[in-house]
Amino acid sequence: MAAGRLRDVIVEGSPAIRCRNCGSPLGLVFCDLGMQPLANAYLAEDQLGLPEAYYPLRPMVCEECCLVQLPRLVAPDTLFAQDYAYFSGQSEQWVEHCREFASEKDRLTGGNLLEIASNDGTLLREFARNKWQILGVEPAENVSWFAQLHGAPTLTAFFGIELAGRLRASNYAPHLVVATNVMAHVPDLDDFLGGVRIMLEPTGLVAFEFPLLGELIKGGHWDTIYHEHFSYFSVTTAVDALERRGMRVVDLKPLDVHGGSVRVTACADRAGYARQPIVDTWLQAEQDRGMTDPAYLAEFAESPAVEKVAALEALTKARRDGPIVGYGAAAKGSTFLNFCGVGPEMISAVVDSTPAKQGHYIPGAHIPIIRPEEFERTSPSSVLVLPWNWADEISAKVWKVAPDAQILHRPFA
Ligand code: JHZ
Repeated sequence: MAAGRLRDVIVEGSPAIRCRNCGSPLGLVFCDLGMQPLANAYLAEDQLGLPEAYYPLRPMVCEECCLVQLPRLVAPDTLFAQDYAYFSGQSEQWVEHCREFASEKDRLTGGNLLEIASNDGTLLREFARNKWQILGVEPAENVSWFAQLHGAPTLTAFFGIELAGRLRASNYAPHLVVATNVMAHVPDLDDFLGGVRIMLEPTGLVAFEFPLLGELIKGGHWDTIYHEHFSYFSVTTAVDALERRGMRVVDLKPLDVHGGSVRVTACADRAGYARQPIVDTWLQAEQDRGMTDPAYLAEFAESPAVEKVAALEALTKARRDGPIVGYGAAAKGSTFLNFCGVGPEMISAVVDSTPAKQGHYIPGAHIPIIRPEEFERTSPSSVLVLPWNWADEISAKVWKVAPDAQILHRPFA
């Protein structure tokens, strides 16, 4: 798995780092989570005694366009192209979300669907069930192979202008392009959105899903900040990024996944789709709330430290009562554990259903990841659910095995 190497460090535009959306210099800090390892760089046992690469985790706010972002310190190849450990189909609630998306009224017509960063093919298979001709693009070789073996045709590649040009040259024209939880992972918005724009000509639609910055701030979701998430969008900054690159947002839908997300639908700027009133209502609401004010965004800076104190208090108290086991070795769990400085002395193991994570260790925190079958023998008195976004689904599993265990998850403050 990608453990990160010093030669991967690329500081963009140093000394003045510039906004990847509008090019303005960046100087305002959103929050500072210190030095952290790569959240998805799970360690094998023989890597535990070796040096581990740590990178600053300090997102900035653009004072011009308000995009919250991390500078590109790690090459996307290191983050995504090797053994990627995240398989989206591991959560039943996510599978259900994909099923609902593919079954919406507008989707029942069928057509060509292109999914960018299609991961293990979970969403593609749901669309295929509704008679869509599916094609995925996924850079992580291991995940792409999994998708192909499970009925989702997938190109193993990063998506951008070059690939879009090749697809177009082969006369491939999708009716719908989908990119769920992808925008955050893109260091070069010009290349990525430029490629999407090429695919939309003349009447295609694109649906981007992403967790909302407003929900991150409201819910204190600082643990969703890690190096693979280069940008943290509001509807305002997403609309701005798309409009700057020849697209027009025509619709949006709030979604109850990953702590509060949105699906934004856009088309090429000259296509004749009418803009639904909800888009402007939402933009106005974000403005009223302060989301277009950099000073308001920077007020978030205190939130992680406040919660760290409360989390350590709660965990210390629980640890006095008996063993604590974690559930769900999510990337956000790596940020949480490393920022709080929690290791195996506090959490003896973390249960996870993903085969690619089992037998490995949480980066930095060095807590072993075990299979669900091993959960019972840990006899936990408390269970810390790291992916709080799937707390209901995981709690139901915990109660079956350890009905008396106390369940803990953030927010702790
Ligand atoms: P989960 C991911 O973040 C990765 P992560 C990515 N970077 C992204 O952008 C966001 O999602 C949106 C396990 N689990 O989904 C599976 C169980 O073991 O919160 C996962 O390892 N049993 C692309 O990694 C982890 O928990 C279960 O019953 O923070 C969940 O990770 C369930 C429900 C999950 O995403």
